Amino acid sequence: MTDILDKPATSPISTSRHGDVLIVTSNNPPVNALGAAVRQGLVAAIEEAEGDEAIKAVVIRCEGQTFFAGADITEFGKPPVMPWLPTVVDAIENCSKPVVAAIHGTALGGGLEVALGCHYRIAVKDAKLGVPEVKLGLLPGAGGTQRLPRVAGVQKALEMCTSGAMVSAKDAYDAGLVDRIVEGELVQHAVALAEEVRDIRPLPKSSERDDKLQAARDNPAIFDEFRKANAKKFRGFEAPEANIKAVEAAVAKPYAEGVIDERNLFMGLMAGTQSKAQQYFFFAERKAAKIENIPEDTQPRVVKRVGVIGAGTMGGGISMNFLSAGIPVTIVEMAQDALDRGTGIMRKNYEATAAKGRMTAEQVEQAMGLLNPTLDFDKLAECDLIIEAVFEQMDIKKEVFGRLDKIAKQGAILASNTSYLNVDEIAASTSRPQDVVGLHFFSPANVMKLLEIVRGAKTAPDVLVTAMQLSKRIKKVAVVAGVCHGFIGNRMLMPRQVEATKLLLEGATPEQVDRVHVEFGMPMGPFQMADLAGVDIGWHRDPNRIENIRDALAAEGRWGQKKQAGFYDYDDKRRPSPSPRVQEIIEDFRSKAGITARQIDDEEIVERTLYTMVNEGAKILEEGMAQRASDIDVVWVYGYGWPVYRGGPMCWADTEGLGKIVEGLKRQEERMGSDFSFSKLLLEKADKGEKFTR
Ligand code: 3H9
Repeated sequence: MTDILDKPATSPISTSRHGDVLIVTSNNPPVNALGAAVRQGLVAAIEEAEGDEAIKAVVIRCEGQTFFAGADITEFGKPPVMPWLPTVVDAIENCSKPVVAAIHGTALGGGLEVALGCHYRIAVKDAKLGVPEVKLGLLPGAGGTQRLPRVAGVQKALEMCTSGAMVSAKDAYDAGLVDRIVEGELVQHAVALAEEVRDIRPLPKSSERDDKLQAARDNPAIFDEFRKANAKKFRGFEAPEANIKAVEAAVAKPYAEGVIDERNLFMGLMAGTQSKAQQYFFFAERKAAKIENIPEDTQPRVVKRVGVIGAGTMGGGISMNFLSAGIPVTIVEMAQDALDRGTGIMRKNYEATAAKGRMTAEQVEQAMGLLNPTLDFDKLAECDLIIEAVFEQMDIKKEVFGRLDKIAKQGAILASNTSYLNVDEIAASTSRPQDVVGLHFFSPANVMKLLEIVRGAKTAPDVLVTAMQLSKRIKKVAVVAGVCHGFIGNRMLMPRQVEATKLLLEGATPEQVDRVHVEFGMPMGPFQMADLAGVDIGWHRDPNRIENIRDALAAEGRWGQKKQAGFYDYDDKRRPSPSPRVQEIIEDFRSKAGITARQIDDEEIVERTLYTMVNEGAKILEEGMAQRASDIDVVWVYGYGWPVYRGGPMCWADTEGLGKIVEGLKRQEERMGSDFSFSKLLLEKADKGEKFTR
């Protein structure tokens, strides 16, 4: 045992003494992940404390931005290196001298489990605590599911384990998870606490408590109630149920048996595809922030004020992102009533957030106070970044950019919120194409996490870096895309839409196509999405020109949910039902096209709508329109609700096997006709047995 417990020459764990307190410090940047060397160092430090009579208590603390942020995720899937985290936590808890965890930053996952192994926990005011394992498709596997309910109560443990959300130090204190909240020098307070408790025996061990389990023991129905209340949120995910089962075991069984259940459930999750996809996605999201082919030392431009052109739904939503982040916004409209309407909606949205308790009335006023609504286009001259959110039409965009070119200050970034149009062509209408970039927000722009940063041929590196940095400030996840029709997200939507519509003609119903997508894990199918977004979006508005089913619906005023009629009929509460009228329209088109309806199975729908998306993703990749396959996955998870437990379309394709995807597409090739062509990259990779991701 000693060989593995010998501290490596450059151990991230060091010890020092303050009187009779041993201070154990971890220094493992960037987030003090509990990798092998940290685990070894911690066990060695506890042995040091045990072996030295002069030591009466121990403090465990971390250097840098945070307390332990959990197990080292990069070690998952590799051969295990001893000691395991559960062994480390047990060693801490079984130390015969009191151990105090000194928490700053975030104590997450295994980090919180280490803290729960300690006999006392002290935290600074702005510390946060959580068990985010569920977001990685896992559960807290170092005794966390057993100790947390014992310390914080069953309900709190269920909420924390299944949501993965962090709680504030104050919440943690209220739940009994933290013994003391302090201000100022954390380590001094921790040492003082250690001195205070050095002689108290028996040591308070989390695993030995069961006072907080009693309520659930008396009423085990709470577990099913919790399942029922959260069924919609957990749909499709395996990890929440495993977390619930583990907490259930904590209540129903002695600790020693509960941890065995926890271990088995943990191993089961670890072996499954969902946790692999969710861990892959954790890194995919972080990789997306890295911009390729720019000098490493590129510095961002300073953005102190943002300008937004257009106070419609999009412009208003975009503005709210900046206002919420404390960045002043000048919003420009052409007419006073449109300006008033737009700012009124922004205020209403903020007030609705406040009504849900997610903002204070003061914060609403603060945000709105940063807004400068105006009809004077020249006011944009004071802005460092100007985002245009006007009508999606090239000549209008060009005119706006031409005007901007004349008034924007030198070095200002000129951005278009276009969702399809050619950013290079827009940039060419200015004398400064290097300052032009696409910033494609997704609707509702104040809610959706995704931002596509569209990199034009001449976009300057510092413009890209600024956009990426700003995206973090406004809490978006940004992905860099190249200039092509629809960029990454909407471009992949197109083949899906084409095939979904053709499937209707061939015999499928909107309900069937949508059901297949929802069962797959998407929040909605293509026709439900059309009804939500508006069937009239992108419509040519000529009621006499009816070329497809969508035109026919639009011409009849079936514009979707907002008209209570679209691909579905809707009641007053916006509940959908199949529409006989839509069926008539479909049949009409079918007979005109001379098609006989046939039985279409679900597998065909998957192949023609989802496999075609993978194929389009591969084209995007081979054309260099996405920097990496994982960026495509980030777009689809954050922009369109692709289930994260499938990692995104490219990760999912890898899991399915690219050979299987190609086979499926070949089966459908004839039916898809000239709408479809194979991506060379997909064929090549399938042929070589390669993957897009990982
Ligand atoms: C667990 O604990 C299992 C146990 O229950 C059971 C075991 C038996 N490992 O996010 P950032 C990297 S599961 C390895 O940009 P921020 C990250 O990739 C774990 N690496 O910073 C990035 O690298 P790069 C449960 C990690 O300040 C860099 O650190 N814990 C880990 O915005 C900076 O990260 C979690 O799930 C890790 N655990 O946010 C917590 N964490 O620079 C996961 C981060 O090369 N972490 N990295 O791109 C987080 O939520 C955030 O990183 C945190 C900081 C809030 C801590």
